Parts: sequence; C-alpha cells; structure tokens
Amino acid sequence: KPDPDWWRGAVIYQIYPRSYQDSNGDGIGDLSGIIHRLSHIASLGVDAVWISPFFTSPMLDFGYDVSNYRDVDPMFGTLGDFDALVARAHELGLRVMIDLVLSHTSSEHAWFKESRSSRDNPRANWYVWADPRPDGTPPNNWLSVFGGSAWQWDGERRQYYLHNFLSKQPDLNFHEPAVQDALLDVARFWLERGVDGFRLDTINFYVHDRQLRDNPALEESRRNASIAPDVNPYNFQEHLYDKNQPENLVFLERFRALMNEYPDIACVGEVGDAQIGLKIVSDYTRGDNRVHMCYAFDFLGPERMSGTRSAQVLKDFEEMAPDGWACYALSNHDVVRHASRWNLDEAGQRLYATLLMCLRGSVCIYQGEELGLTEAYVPFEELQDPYGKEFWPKFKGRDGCRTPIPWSADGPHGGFSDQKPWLPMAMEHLSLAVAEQDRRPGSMLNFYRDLVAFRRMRPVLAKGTMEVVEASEDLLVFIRRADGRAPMLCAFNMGRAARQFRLPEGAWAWIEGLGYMPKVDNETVTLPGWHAYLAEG
Ligand code: TEU
Ligand code: CA
Repeated sequence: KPDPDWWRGAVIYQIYPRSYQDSNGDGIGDLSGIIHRLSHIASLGVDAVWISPFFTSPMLDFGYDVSNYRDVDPMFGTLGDFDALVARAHELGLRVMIDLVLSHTSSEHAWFKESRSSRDNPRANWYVWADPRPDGTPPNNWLSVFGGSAWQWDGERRQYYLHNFLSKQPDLNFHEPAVQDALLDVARFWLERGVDGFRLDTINFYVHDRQLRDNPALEESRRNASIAPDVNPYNFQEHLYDKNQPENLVFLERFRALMNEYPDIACVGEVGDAQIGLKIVSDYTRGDNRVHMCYAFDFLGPERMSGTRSAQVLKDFEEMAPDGWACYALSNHDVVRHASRWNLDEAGQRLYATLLMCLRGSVCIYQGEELGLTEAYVPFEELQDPYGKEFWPKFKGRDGCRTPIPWSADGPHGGFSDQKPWLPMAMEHLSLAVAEQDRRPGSMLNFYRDLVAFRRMRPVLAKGTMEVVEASEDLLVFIRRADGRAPMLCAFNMGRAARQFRLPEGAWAWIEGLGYMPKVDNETVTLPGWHAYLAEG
C-alpha cells in the first residue's frame, strides 16, 4: 500500500549480515541466510529492516569499506540474492533499507586506484589530497576516529590523503561535483532495484573544510565522554573543520530530491556528534528537504539514561527540531549491548524497551536485542574489529555486540552455521536462542512482539505530542496526545526501589496486557522497581 509517511514512528530492525545466519557453511552470515530468517523478523511485527553493508569490500571495516557500490560481495551472495531478499521481504510486509557508506570508499575502490595514480588523472580530485607541511608532517592536526592522524602518506602520488576512519577508508571529496553525481547514481541504482530507503552512514563527515584549517583542542569541560573517553585522542579535539560543514546539507538536499522521485522512500542519517549537541542534529532533519530522520545517539551512551536526562533529550529535540524526526535506538553494531552497558537485568531491559516503544519518533531494534542478548566477551586472539585492536585493552572494540545470533540451543554453533563462525558463538547466549524463547510465553522475545504490536495499535505513541509530567533520577512520567485519539499516560520507574507518583488530572485506565498491574491508591500509583505503567485517558 502506498504510504509516503510510513517511516514516521516506524520500528526498524537492524541486521548485521555477517552474524545473522550462515547458509553455505563458511561461518559467515549471508543474504540467503537473511531470507531464511525473514519470517522471524516479520513475527516481531516491525515495519522495516536496515541491513548493514553487504557490498563488495575487502572487509577491513566489515563492509563499511566499499570497493564496489553496485554489487554484492561474493561472501554475502549475488545481486540475484538481494532481489530475492527484497521480494520476500515485501511479501511479508517488510520494507528494506540499505546502508550507504558514501563519505568514504575502500582504498580498493577503482575510483581511489585511479585517483592515487597521478595528480592529473580524471579522478585526481575525487579524494582529499594535500601536500605535507614543510617539515614533511601531515597537512593539519585532524585525527582519525580509529586512532592516529587522519592523513595517510601515499608513496605513489607523493601526497597525503584524508581518512576519517581507517587509512584504507579514504574520504571522498564532496567539493567535487562529479563525486556527488556519482554517489547519487549509486543511490539511484538501488532505488531502481526496489529498496525502500537508506541508512546513511556518517552524514556529518561528507564535507571537509576546503582550507584544511587545524581543529582547536577541546576545553576540559566539554570533552566527550564517549566510548573510549580516556583512550582515544579523537575525543579531545573540537571537530570544527573536519566535519559538519554547512555544505553537507546541500548534498543532502540533492539526495532528498532524488529520493522524492520514487514513491515511499525514507532515509535515516547517522550523525554521531554528542559533543556538538542537538543543534546540528536538528539542521540535518528540520523541514522536509534533507534526511527524513536523524539517528539519535542519546540512548546509546555509556551512562544509563535517567528520568531527568531522558526528559531533557526529548524536550530538546522537540524544541530544536519541531518539524524534524528522530530515530532512537538502545543498541547497534558499534556499541556495547545495552543489557551489559547499563548492567540491566531482565526487568531493566523490559523497562527500557517499553520506554523506547513509547517515544515520539522512529525506533531501531538491533538484532539479538529482542532475545535479551548481553555483550559477548571476545578474547584478543579472536578479535576482528580494527578499532578494538588499536585501543585494546582499554577499549575492547565492537566485536562483543557482533557475535552470531543464537537460533537454537542444540544446533551446531547455535544454529548459526555448521562451521566455526567468524566470531565465536557466546555460550551464555544459547539458552536465549530464538527456538527456546519462541515457545515460552512471557519470554523476552514474546515480550518484544507484544510491545511492537502495542505500539502499532496506538499511533499516538509514535506520532503524538509529548508532555513531561514528572522527571527525576528514577522516574519519568509523560502524556502523549493526538487529535481524535485517547491520550496515553506513560510512567517508568528506572530504578531498583519502588516509586510513587500522583496521577495527573483525568480518568486514567490501566492498559492490560503489558506486564504488571500497579497499585493505585487515592490517585497515587506505586510502581515497583524497573516497572512501567501505561494508561489510557
Ligand atoms: O560509524 C560512525 C561512528 O559514529 C563511529 O565513529 C562510531 O562512533 C564508532 O564506530 C565507535 O562506536 C559508522 C558505522 O556505524 C561504523 O560501523 C563504521 O565503522 C564507521 O561508520 C565507518 O564507516
Ligand atoms: Ca555464508
């Protein structure tokens, strides 16, 4: 059914293809494996899938280093498999969003090979090349997210090139119109193949400062308490010139115009800039001519979200981008799984999942979160993530959230593969396998199914306004309203101890079905630790 607004409030399931399901016994997940498991995803009742990159790649950053945007890596299958995946997903009512990594390519990409070959070839300006400073050092002080200088010396062309991530992920030069055109053609290629939208990787990194000015050092007070606060020097710079340039928005406007040529297309842009704040995020999504949604990092941080901080984030977003749209997530393939990151027991996981499903905005569920998976421990000898290898042991990298999905407790390698998987199957995940939880009423998996259904039946949750009634460290109470719909009262106890709150004015009726029936006495609700109260008015 045509529905240009399907993405507003949608629930999107993120698939990390290497770890979903292996179909040919090489220990690596693939597109045929995903097709086989689409029924599991459909059973969750989600609207769409976002598939992390499956394009041709030397896999140094596991697909986020693309060497051919227009083909499937043989490891994952063929274009025919992809077409079959889209067809099957559509039959099941699932939309397909693919992950376009446009800011950089792999150094194996034909464009880069040509660009590095001389200073005057047709693609000489397709990447960011610069001469050394007089003493031979890199052109400026920009740093790579993955460690060290953002500049790599190239012996062939005898110049430095810019890379915001791995040195084998050279940054494309978005100041070159032909680069923008080529990338738009890539998007068109996939739109013609029938995709429903995109997750756009690192949209904040597209354009760099033309003059290559040095970044200032960050003041102590504003240092980013991110994944590796005391480890990665990247977090001690203010990234004034290497990203978030205003020209990013100009490219995104071109990208949006292209999407608008096709029906029902949506994209979510990734902007990981906690330290720069919501102002920038709102620029990317405000109005209807850039990205539809901004992927929000607020619920992905190392510190457990309190009532006060949640309220602040939601309020800020509404004030700064009243006509913008956020897409929230608790976990993804880059961060420690939230069950472990926030040290949540099962009740805590259920509480935050309920909160997620009550937020205004769209939401992502990361594969395995619906099973309550914890972060797996991957020893150094088995580590694959280059980011983890660089900063080990202070930062253990991203492999712990990328281990294979357990499908059955008794199959070989949890039913993921007949062969030794590329990352070990976490033994403690086996009892949480899909087949185990599927048949257990009240399991985390069945709870997620109920939650998604609950949200889908009540559009006021996805799209209504939000008014915070009470917020403290442990308590968050808000009311969601939309014209012509019953208002909803949503209360969350984000702590261990019982908490009380006074019902706001109105006749609130507890909604049966989701968990615990709270004690209401004299307009005062008592919520046990880690419990939510949802009522309709
Ligand atoms: O991540 C971009 C991003 O925000 C990273 O800087 C993130 O902070 C880092 O991975 C630590 O968690 C995207 C992809 O999600 C990531 O997997 C890729 O490695 C990266 O881009 C480069 O393409
Ligand atoms: Ca495989």
